[in-house]
Amino acid sequence: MIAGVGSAFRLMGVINVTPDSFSDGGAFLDADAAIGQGRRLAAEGADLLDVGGESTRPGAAPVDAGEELRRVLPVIEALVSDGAATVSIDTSKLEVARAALDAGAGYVNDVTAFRAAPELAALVADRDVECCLMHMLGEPRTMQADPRYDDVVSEVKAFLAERLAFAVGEGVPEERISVDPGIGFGKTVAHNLELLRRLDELVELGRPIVIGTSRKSFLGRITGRDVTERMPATLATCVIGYLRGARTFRVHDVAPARDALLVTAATVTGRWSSTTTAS
Ligand code: HH2
Repeated sequence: MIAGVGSAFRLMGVINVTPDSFSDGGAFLDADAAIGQGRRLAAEGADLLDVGGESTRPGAAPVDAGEELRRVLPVIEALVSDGAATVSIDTSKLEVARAALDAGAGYVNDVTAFRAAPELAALVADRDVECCLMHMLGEPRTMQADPRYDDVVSEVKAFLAERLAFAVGEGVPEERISVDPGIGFGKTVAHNLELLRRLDELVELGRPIVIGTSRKSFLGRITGRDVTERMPATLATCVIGYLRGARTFRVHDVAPARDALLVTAATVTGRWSSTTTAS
């Protein structure tokens, strides 16, 4: 157990209301399908439902704010009214985040860490919601073209420290901020593995760590599995991430991640609560 890190974890279920996301593009573009997926993930144990209307995969087509809002708003409204989980908006656009928060979202997940729209920080501060600041090298279109670091962990850490200071300077209370190394965002397989292996160094930032490894291509590179077959590999990264101090897990498959992490946390802490009478 890492000093200063509580044992509890949160699961963030992914809902991509997009035609082109890397693992489920098109499956939930229809609002009813996305709402159904959100309800399923909440029933499986998601604490957060991360709704996104623009893919960040390398080479994805940019989407304007109007189209992004048209995709996500009906989904956010329905999931907020269910009240089963906190709704997160996965966006880098001020206008989209504002409308999502107006509709009752309680979390802003910005893969640019307030670089694309610095005004997002003041909005998050004003609305008193949580946010996640993620590291990305470059921008989605080109980020996988030969990414280089001298020391990936210390560079990601320095970046996150700077973005954390920016957000706090804009009035976001520190306790509402999580940080994320941005697995797969301008990183080679070796960079991703090193970040997971040395994740405990990011714990020193003093903020909860989010990781998003779910179904990502580095897992396919290691296992030879297609994107639809990467759930077991994803679980391995959740377990190692937990052991190294991550406490929020952004996943497409909530039920298996919940089970893996409940058993991991119970083993590490020696504490658990029985939820059924299963023998
Ligand atoms: N990964 C993706 C999108 N948003 N947010 C955080 N905080 N961390 C991540 O690792 C992260 C993220 C990419 O995954 P996905 O949403 O499934 O794909 P796409 O961007 O193609 O829609």
